Amino acid sequence: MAISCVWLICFLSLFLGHGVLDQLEASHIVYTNVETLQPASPNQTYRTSYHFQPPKNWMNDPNGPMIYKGLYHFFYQYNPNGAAWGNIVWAHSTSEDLVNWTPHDPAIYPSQQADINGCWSGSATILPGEKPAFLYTGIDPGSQQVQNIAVPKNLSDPFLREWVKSPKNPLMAPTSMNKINASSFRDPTTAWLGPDGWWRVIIGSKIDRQGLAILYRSKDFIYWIKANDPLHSANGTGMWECPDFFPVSTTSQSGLDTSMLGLGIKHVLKLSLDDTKHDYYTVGTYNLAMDRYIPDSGSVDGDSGLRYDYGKFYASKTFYDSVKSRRILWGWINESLSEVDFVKQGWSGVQAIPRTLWLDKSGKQLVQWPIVEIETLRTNRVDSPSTELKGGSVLEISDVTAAHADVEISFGVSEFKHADALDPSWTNPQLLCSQKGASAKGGLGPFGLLVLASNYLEEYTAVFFRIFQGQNKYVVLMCSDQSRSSLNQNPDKTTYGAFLDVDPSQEQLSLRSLIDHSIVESFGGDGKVCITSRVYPTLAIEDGAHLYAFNNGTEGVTISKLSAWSMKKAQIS
Ligand code: DQQ
Repeated sequence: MAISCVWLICFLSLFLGHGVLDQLEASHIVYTNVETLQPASPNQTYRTSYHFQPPKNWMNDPNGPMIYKGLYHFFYQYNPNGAAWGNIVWAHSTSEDLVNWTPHDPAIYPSQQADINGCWSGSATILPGEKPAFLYTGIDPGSQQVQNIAVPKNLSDPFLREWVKSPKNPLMAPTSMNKINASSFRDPTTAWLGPDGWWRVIIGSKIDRQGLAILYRSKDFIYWIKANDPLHSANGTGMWECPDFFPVSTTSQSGLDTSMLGLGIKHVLKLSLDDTKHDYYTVGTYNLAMDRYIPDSGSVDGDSGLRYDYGKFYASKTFYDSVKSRRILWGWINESLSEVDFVKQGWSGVQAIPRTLWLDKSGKQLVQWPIVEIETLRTNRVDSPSTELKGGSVLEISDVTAAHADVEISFGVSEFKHADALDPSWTNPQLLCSQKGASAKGGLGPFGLLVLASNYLEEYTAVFFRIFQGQNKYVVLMCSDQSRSSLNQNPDKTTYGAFLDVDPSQEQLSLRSLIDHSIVESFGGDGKVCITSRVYPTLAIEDGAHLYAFNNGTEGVTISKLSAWSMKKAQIS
């Protein structure tokens, strides 16, 4: 039965793959033949123990995260009928700790002309009087993208199970007057309130290859007026999806309410690039008088700019946790399987562990760290005393459930004379990581972790550092090499990488990896670089998974700290 169903899916995808209902945009094609297919026996092998995912079907962007009456709410783009993108509603779960979740019925689903063809991404704003409101993108009968509002039906229900939409929807729409591109106008941010009493919100858009954050203003949150100029724009970036705009403190790691302005505050603008599926951000200044955002010099727009995560992490969104005074980031870990394979699997998409984020003391980049609550799942701690890891050696970290674990390791380097020289033309870290993967011996490195590794290393994902001698400083490269992650040829195995702004002659090189069956979420340099990989091992599953520290450089390094924990299962679905 399972075999015939698999065959049927492959047949339909291969031969009827052009059965496209509605050609919206490259990333939003509705394949009518697969959007409602349910496999006879969904594959549970790669489901996660503690990363958020629904029991089955397709999930993509995080939507409207917030805290209300002490309860965390999480909404997400969801297909209730199948494992491919389509039929999009806002699914809803709540949690007391951002770790264990209770599912509820979808909060928003097509029910009005203004969203009859889909309820796409949007954000929550907490209005005065502790009243949440969603602004979200609806797809109208003409497939135009418009912006709508929904509010809770009953504010005394802490679960906010029912939401009502305004009969005034859409509140913002493309017209012949405003010349907005009707198929590129989506994903409103959390709104912010200026001292002048006007609410502001931005919406992602483009004109040709120029990405735009279209600005609207409102006094009453219902009647919105488009500003003449966007809050920000950049040439050559393509469509800006899921913008996020928020203040960060220059003096503390605490988060700030989205409307905060003033001394000791900088702003961050994050954009999701539809063309490359990368979330990049800049750090800069918000000029309220002009309603313009100006990135700091050196903070670059586009694909070569800073990213929240250099692996699979997209359409992310932050919210301000007013109870714990922190800003929390949610992001969608998209698939490395092909559509045929994830439809066969019966589910697709996982959410990254929520991360607390703040401005680094350099003021030039953000730092991210998994929410502290995730540590409640840690069990059976294993520690190792300081150890020399000789060049060419592998050390097993045993007595942890290596398929679902949390590991923190730090490396000390005292001798740099064998560091390889950095060629000035090596400016693309991802390319460098793919050319110099875990098996390419260097002077200082590669050293790091082999996770989701099989007993004889037929399979592993390597998360590691290399240290180069740059012109006037040491340059640290961090990589997540998944080229050997699976004997299965099908999943995407792109190697990821980034340069890490840490001086290894002054500081230890720290690495933390959250391992969860098919996810490896890694934090280098105490959260300065994050890389998330989506892998599908065939041998390194459950008890067949192992965890190792390795050094494939010629020079030895010291493991100055090593702690690993087995991770308990969270209650999610
Ligand atoms: N996903 C939503 C859009 C958004 C895109 C549709 C980003 O609103 O632009 O599911 O992944």
